[in-house]
Amino acid sequence: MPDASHGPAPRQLDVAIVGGGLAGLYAIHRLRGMGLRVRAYEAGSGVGGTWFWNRYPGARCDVESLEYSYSFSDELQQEWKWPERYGTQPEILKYINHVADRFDLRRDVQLDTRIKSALFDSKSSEWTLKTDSGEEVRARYCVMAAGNLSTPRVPDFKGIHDFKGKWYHTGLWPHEGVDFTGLRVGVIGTGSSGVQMIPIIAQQARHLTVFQRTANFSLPARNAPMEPERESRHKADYPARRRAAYDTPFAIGGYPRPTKSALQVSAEERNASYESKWQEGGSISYLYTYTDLLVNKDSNDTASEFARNKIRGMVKDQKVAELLAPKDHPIGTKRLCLDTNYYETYNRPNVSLVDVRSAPIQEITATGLRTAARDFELDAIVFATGFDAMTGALREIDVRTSEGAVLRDHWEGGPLTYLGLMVSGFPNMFVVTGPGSPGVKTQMIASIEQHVDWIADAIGHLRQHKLDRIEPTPQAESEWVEHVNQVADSTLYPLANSWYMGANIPGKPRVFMPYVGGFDRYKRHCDEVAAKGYEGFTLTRNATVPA
Ligand code: N01
Repeated sequence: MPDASHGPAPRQLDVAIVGGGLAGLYAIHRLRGMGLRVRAYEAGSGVGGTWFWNRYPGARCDVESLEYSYSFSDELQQEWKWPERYGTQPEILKYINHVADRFDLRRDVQLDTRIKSALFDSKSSEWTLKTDSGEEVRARYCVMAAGNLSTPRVPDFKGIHDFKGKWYHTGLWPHEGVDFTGLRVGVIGTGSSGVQMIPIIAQQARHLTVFQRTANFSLPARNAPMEPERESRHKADYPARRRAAYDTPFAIGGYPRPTKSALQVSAEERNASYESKWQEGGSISYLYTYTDLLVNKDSNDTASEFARNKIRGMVKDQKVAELLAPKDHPIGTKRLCLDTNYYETYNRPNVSLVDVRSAPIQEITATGLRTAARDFELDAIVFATGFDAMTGALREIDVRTSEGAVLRDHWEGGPLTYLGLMVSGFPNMFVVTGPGSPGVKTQMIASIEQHVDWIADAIGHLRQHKLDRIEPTPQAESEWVEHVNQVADSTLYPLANSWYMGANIPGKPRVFMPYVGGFDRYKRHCDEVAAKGYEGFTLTRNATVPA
């Protein structure tokens, strides 16, 4: 009997899942299918993660819908109809809610619940998670599916609380929407979120001022209604297409693999190829023009310059065009944006671009914003300033063990993981698409499914062998981190100051976090590790706990 004076007994689970987004939901489905008691804890008041929170105008996926969707159920992928080439945020959220209902997942999701701490007890080989309302949950395993772009970041500008207008962050957008009609609006930030929202806000606002610190490359999305023949062709062959996608670096199928270096062909041939990719739309298509665009700077220069010339052609004021044409990083080394009328928006009379690299933002004032050059009067400010990416969500949870390990300390100099899936010293805690995983460099749902399947198989293996504990060896972890770095260093990615490097957060260690060796290579490696009896992991049975 629980002692009433100490509150209700902790809920007992086999697997506690942190997050009710695409990863958390699939984890419920997969692990529940093994007969495990599971429950996901979600801070939002609805399921959907990224797609629940990021409701800013123009929010849309930059991977085509027929690819950016779950593959685990052929019935699901056959029956769902995507209305457009690229899904909008409302459409994707509708899809996720449909999945939650169709597979009866909601009964194992606890909404409005943020996990504040997670403690592993070595004696019982069990995690105890505490929620923000003080509830305790015990589980043998813990799956961190908390997202990697889920900790919105508003820069620490002086004066923000004195601002008399309204301000917003793209990742915490009001559910009722925002009407900018007739307002003087400032948007800070020109990453994927800014690039998507700027053309829409420009149509509403009296005046839109974009405060740009770093210009970003963006390619035309060429979004369009879904063509019925294309959809039926794709669906007729869906499982094979998914398998083929798994054999590509980005886990996205349908693009022929390049065969030549950009430097092997004439300038005319190159430009014709880039032009045809530009017309086709989409980022993978463009980066797939040649084999070496992400590894050879000279090759990349040709693709970067082609894109810069496109910007010069689209933007009438050449001073503005030069500001918008990125020169500080090779194309594709920061997340390549996709847009609809982004550059053309700067030709509108009600839009101006302000370079806050040369004259940084100094403070938010009661009536707007002050840069080192001048004051701007604004009625609303939108922070499209990004996220504490990849480690933010986990660092916000106080993760520790009875042996004295503290995750924040373990990651002090940058995140350490083995395969991006587990952390040494933190047994039975799995991470989905975290640092060291290729997740953010791939079609994310493919990575989520691959990670969760691997985790499910590992738990199945432990149960089958009457074991109750798995953790990576420190050596396997450091070798993986070294490998992730070596692979990154063999590419052009580290040349960009991106959130991949933690460069957008002052004081964050500059470590290249995603694995950029390709989804195909990563998946093969994970499968081999499992086939070799979980090489690099220590699997044990804690004698004090009944199996
Ligand atoms: O954030 P970002 P995001 N003063 O970090 C600027 C995914 N996503 O929300 O580059 C002035 O990319 C910052 O400037 P700089 C996708 O993976 C996907 O746009 O640091 N400016 C930058 O311009 C994406 O990569 C989709 O110099 C400041 C911007 O704010 C990721 O989410 C859509 C500043 C932040 O850009 C994040 O995208 C949206 C300061 N103090 C997002 N601090 C799709 O699927 C920051 N900035 C299409």
